[in-house]
Amino acid sequence: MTYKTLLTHTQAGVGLITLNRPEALNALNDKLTRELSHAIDAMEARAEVSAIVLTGSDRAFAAGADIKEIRDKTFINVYCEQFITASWERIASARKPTIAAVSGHAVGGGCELAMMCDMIVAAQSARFALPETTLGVIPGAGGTQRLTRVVGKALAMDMILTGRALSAEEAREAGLVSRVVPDGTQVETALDMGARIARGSRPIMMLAKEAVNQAYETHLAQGIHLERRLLYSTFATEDRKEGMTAFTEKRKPRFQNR
Ligand code: CO8
Repeated sequence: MTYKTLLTHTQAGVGLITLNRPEALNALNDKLTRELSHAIDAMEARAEVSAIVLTGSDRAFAAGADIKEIRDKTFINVYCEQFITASWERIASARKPTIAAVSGHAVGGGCELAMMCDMIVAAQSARFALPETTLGVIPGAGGTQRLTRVVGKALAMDMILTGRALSAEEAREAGLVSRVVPDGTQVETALDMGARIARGSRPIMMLAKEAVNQAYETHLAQGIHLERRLLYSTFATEDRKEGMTAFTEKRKPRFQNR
């Protein structure tokens, strides 16, 4: 499918989705968020895709909700339309691993979109901020919850109440970002990470992702119980047998995704 606000591409088992509204620094309007949901559905359905990379431009990953589009909305509009809930969060429920490759501004909903991904790779120029309170609203796409769980209350309060932006390096130190790379190499790095994931067994990667994400949803004992069940289930796969057999035979595994 051809999109108006996105570019999509697949290589080496990795689906690449590029936000493409340069005139508005990739601000998230209704069209873009609906197209993004559709693109993720499509990547999830494609058997040759094992990981998904989401990126923007060098200048901006995304500058948040499209303020011009939502400026005149009323409570009744946002409540009845289920603003955000209706179309923004598809990437957070992707079962395949997701990587945000961020350069420039990741602001407001743009920062929240990056945080919906499993990992963030940041170019040195990346800036992460949740400045919604400066507009008279609060973060509403998971920012108050996801940021706080990752960086802790003090830094989350500082960012949300003062609008302070984190540099890429500060974001890495705070645990928001897994890698900081030179400007212009963030997509290549994320695609390499995705290709590495794609060389593994897709179901095993999905099980591992599910287990890690449960760390944010459950108590420790419940999380470890789930982890153990998921580990046991790997023993029902041919890929688990192949991985261990390949190790003992001193060769590379040939995973079949089953
Ligand atoms: N929405 C709409 N248009 C935008 C947005 C945006 N979020 N961000 C940038 N643009 C547009 C600008 O208006 C400008 O358009 P034009 O050329 O037609 O004037 C163009 O993109 C380029 O932007 P700038 O000239 O401002 O570029 P700069 O490099 O000078 O500045 C910034 C970049 C700092 C990112 C700046 O554009 C900015 O501050 N943008 C707004 C960032 C922001 O506050 N985002 C948070 C939005 S709120 C949110 O995401 C969650 C809301 C959830 C609750 C909603 C309840 C209803």
